[in-house]
Amino acid sequence: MKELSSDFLRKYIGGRGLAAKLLWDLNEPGIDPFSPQNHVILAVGPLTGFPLPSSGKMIIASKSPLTLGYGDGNIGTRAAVEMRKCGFDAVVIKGTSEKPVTLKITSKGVEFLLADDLWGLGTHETERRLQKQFGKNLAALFIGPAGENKVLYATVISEHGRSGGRPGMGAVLGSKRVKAIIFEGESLPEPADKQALNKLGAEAYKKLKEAPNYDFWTRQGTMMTIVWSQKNSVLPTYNFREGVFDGFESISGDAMEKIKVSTEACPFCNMPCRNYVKYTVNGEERIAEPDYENVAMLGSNLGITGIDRVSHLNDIVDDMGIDTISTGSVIGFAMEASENSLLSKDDRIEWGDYKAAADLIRKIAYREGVGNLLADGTMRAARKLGGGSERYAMHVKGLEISAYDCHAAPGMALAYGTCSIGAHHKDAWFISLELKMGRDNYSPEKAEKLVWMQNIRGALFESFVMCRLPWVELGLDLDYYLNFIRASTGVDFTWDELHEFAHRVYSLIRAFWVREHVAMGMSWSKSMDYPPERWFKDPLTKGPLAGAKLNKEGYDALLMKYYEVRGWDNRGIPKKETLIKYGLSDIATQLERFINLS
Ligand code: PTT
Ligand code: SF4
Repeated sequence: MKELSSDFLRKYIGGRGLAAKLLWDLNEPGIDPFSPQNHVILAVGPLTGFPLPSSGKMIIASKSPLTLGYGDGNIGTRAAVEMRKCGFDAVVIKGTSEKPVTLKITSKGVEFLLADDLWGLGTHETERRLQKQFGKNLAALFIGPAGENKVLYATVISEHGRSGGRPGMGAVLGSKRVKAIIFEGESLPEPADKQALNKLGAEAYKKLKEAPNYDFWTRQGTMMTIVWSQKNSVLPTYNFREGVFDGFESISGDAMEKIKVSTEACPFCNMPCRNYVKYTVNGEERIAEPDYENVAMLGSNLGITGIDRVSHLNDIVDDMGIDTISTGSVIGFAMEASENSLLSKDDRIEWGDYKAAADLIRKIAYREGVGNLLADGTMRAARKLGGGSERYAMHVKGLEISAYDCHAAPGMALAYGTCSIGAHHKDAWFISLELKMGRDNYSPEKAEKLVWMQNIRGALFESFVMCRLPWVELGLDLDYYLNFIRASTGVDFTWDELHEFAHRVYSLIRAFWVREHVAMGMSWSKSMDYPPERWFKDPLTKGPLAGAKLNKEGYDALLMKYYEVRGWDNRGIPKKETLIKYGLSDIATQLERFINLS
């Protein structure tokens, strides 16, 4: 156990900031992500577990096997609260066990429990067995067969369907033969000003309950986005060929409500959005937890209709412990490659074929047949298949794109291009602002606004480790978070200081990507920040925006403006002066061993 100084914590705060710094310091440059020497970092933040909305989340980070860069995910789970109760800001896992293990972590340290009996089980059965042994309110993270088989986009699962770590965090745990991690904590640390913290929390909870869209949110949660995306022509359809889907109503929030049986919340959340649905397959009743991304990627993106069928695919993916977004994307890719006769006759899969999709998910998790090719993600599959398939391999830096089509959304495309972990909407859901600024607008202001949005979402929420949805969906004022931090830590950050912190996190993570790629013998250029060719070359053919596609010169101009605001050079690498300005001169010195800095 190691004490972190208060200066260090002030500089890196927690969650993503802390995880990125620990990975930079602890990982040997250029290490194989499946090497025992790659570290997995679990990190909470200064607000975790306090009675504030919605403080029950944790970061899982590592060097990603999918992208070979920085990878992380943010998961809502009791494990976050119990980890903080153990007194840890971060837990660092390295090495590889000879036999499968469960790590039981308490304030006293770690116990290694043999997990032979859990190895090979799906995440649902794993959870049932752990609950039997450790109680219903178990605070645990675990992996499924996909993590064990090192599927490059295997995730870490908790509480029947919570999933975190899209860029293969579950595969890294699998490579270490860690099947599960259980936390049993004692008590939370004392906040600097408990009275103020409780008062602020109570006020914020009340504001959320009074928000005009509270009822609709708690009825549909993220599933309300299907109709919104269809209306705005961004619903991924047929492997991101189109932004509208004829069968959208059958997979909408309204359709979900018809089979919904309960709503649950992550710890300390009073605006629950975890919707559980019940449906029947082969005469058997089953429960699944669909979310927008899952349903869009496994539904419209594959041409599959019917909320019960898509929920079932979602549930199989959860049980296998894989990321729904990447799974939907690789199956969409396989459907298009089948259409182009790039797969053998036996491996071909048709658009809309739900049964074949269910089968293929299992093949991916167990790396059987064509599943083995797809288990390595769209980027590697396209490189192997050739035949022009790279044009429709929908990823950035190897991470599959989440569920917003960008034929007519240059700012959202730039958000995918520059997100800290590869193509994810978590750092910036820019499409919401883009609708107001104009879809065909390539003005530099978009890049400036994107940096602001990434700073708030990708750095602050990820490092405070708070769910961002109270702010995004129900409009909780951002100043609350400044006040929460003051009451929790006694540190009086200004917004300028927090933006400086955010720039530090972004430049540190970018430095990590560059170091890792160069140390592994690969080059780095601005092309790493480009979305797939499809959006530049194949226009939409359906819906009100038919004919739309991205403009390459316009995208380039946005990217250059983005680099300028971040203080990066025209290769997308932080300048030396930028690293020094944000307190990262040690990082600059180390990075210079790998590449010349501007
Ligand atoms: C998140 C990504 C998302 S984002 C979704 S649905 W979304 C997918 N969910 C998956 C799933 O489920 N099963 C599965 N096997 N794979 C999945 N992959 C996809 O993972 C999630 C919520 C949601 S639901 C969103 S938007 C918000 N995300 C937050 C975030 O990133 N940061 C933050 N500070 N707050 C957030 N709040 C919301 O949390 P990843 P979760 Mg997730 C079935 O993990 O790797 O970050 O990818 O964590 O507990 O499931 O919460 O329409
Ligand atoms: Fe979890 Fe949803 Fe609440 Fe966020 S809003 S903490 S994802 S239940």
